[in-house]
Amino acid sequence: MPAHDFVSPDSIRAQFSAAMSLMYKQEVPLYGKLLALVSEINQQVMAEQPEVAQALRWTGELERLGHERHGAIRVGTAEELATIARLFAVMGMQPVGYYDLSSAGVPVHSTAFRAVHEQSLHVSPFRVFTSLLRLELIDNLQLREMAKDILAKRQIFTPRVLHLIEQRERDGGLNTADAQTFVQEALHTFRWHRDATVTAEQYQQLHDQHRLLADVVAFKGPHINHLTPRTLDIDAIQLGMPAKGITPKAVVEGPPPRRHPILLRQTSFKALQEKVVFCGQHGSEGSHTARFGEIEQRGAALTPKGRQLYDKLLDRTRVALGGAPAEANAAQYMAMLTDTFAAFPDDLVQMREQGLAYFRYFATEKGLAARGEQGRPTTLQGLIDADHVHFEALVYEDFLPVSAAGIFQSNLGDDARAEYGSNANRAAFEAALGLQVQDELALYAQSERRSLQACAQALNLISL
Ligand code: OOG
Ligand code: NI
Repeated sequence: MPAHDFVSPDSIRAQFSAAMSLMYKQEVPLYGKLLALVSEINQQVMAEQPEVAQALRWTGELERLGHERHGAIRVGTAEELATIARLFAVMGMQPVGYYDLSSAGVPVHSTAFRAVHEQSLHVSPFRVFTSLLRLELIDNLQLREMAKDILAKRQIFTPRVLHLIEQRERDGGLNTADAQTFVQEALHTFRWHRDATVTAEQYQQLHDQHRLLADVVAFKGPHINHLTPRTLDIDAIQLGMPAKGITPKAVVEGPPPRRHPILLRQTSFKALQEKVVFCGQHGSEGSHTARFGEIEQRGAALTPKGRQLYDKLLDRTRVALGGAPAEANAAQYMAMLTDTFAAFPDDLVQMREQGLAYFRYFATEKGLAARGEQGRPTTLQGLIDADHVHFEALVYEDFLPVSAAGIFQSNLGDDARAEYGSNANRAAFEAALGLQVQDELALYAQSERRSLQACAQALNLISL
């Protein structure tokens, strides 16, 4: 089949993201309520702060805002992870970054599958935070073996989706009808299954070892555990949730409120209790809490220097607090966070001058009009000073390990914190994945470079 008959991976991802959102709205009605609240607040922010809307217009984020979301799944085996990578590849999603959650007491390590080029992100920024269970960290050998056996017996992909993945790998793409079938078949992997693959007794054993173990091992597939819209004002959402009958977690993860947001701020609402039917003679019923809602606010992607500063300030706050924040010290934590982060400039010009964040550059009308003029500025700084070039922060597309741990914990319950020491093992993760994860910092640097090149070209300059 000629390549021009293939549907672009970006378009398949956009279709999949929309289908997933529809499915999650049906499965978790509170998610629908949350979407309504987020869109209400986003409209309000844009009406009240035209400069925010203007910045989003420059970067093209305004158009992607409505379909912005991420989800998360947890898989049980290396084979599942490797196949999920092939499934995501059909939609142009590649593994970016390595996250070790063992140091936070959760026996998984993770990556984010996402589009990597700004043009693709513009079509659909949908990402999936994907964690792999680490049975090697479970010290109860008997339970470890039991989990392994149960996982070895399940197949989380439909035969049709496996066939379409192979077809796309062989032919290089999918036509319209096959892409539609792919989206519908792929959805099955992410659905909620009420019927467990274990008996009530086995469920209890898994659960007592670690709630995450029960969530990954006891079901037919890696149900999507949350879907997260993007808000322009997460503090307004955090405050607004209770009035809508939604209970938020104690603190917003990530940096404190700022005029110019950096990285990622996140909050979530508590998991639902869902009915489960266990295996065994009587098909006894029970319940499981796994699926929740989350909201995020995204800001500037930081350079290695900026990220170091962020990590240092976050760490300093937690040390001063004496550990991870919880219900009891939430207000104290947020106040301390704001104090500590006074050391991080809240000003785009300073952030740029100090090399703390990545940026996107745009030729202005004035710059374009002056293209043929003698003596116009030709250096980046000169062009910026003369208003021939405008810059905006490049949005952060990834996740944060400390925040992710907070999200896991708020959903699993504080009693689910175990001690695994610090056990990062990126090589083992990549071996399971069958691929290397990409370096997110290199991706931001490339994106920034491309915007400078486009600017130079638009202004008839050799380079910038
Ligand atoms: C994933 C938690 C991490 C985020 O946004 O940081 C996450 C999980 O609970 O499976 O989604
Ligand atoms: Ni999340």
